[in-house]
Amino acid sequence: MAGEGDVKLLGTVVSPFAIRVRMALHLKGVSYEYLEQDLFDKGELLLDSNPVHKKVPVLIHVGRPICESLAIVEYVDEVWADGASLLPADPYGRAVARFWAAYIDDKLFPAWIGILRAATEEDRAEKLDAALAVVGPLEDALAQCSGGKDYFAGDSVGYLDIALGCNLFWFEALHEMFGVTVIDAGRTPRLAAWAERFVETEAAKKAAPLMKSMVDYAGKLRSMWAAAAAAAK
Ligand SMILES: N[C@@H](CCC(=O)N[C@@H](CS)C(=O)NCC(=O)O)C(=O)O
Repeated sequence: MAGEGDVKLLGTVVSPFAIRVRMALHLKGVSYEYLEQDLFDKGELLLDSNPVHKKVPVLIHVGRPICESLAIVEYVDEVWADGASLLPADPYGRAVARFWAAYIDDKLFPAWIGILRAATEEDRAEKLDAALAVVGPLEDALAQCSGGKDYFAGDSVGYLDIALGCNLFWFEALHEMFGVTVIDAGRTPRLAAWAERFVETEAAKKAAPLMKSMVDYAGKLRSMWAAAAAAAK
């Protein structure tokens, strides 16, 4: 197989970006060593492997680090080319998939982090409205990309499914912690049905973090943000 060689993944179990890469590796059937990182006390391997952003995930393939989850997913797709492709086969389909993946990371991720970060109920309600506005266009994107099939990639899970699907566990955590619903079946029924299907796939189940881990991690982040806000006053 073209992609043979030592594969390591630096991640944290709750990171949606690391989860995305784990899903890609699973879908491609790649064996790898998973190295959990403490983001509150970053180790040398992470700092040396991603000196620019100092973030997870980092994939280390035969000693060479690759950073940024979407770049890693594309790398995995190209290097382990024997299995079904994660990205669409045609250039237009690939361009559209990359457009929506960038939308998810640039718009949706900060939108749901805003819900997590909100310090008051009023602020949280505003942030939820903003997140729902960001989710809206993804309903049409799903229709366009899937051609009416079950997944963005058609009959099976692909690049955009994992680009968006890695966030779903945190939507469940936001629901658990604050009672908010980010993908609302009333507003975006197609997307809600897709989300229900996606979390039942093997790729999703294998990478799913425990609810307790997400809630604990969220608590640490919220304390850190509160302390930073208090210090800034
Ligand atoms: N655009 C990056 C985002 C990665 C990212 O934000 N990772 C977070 C964990 S979810 C991180 O490592 N944060 C540590 C920090 O900001 O210091 C990607 O797609 O890989």
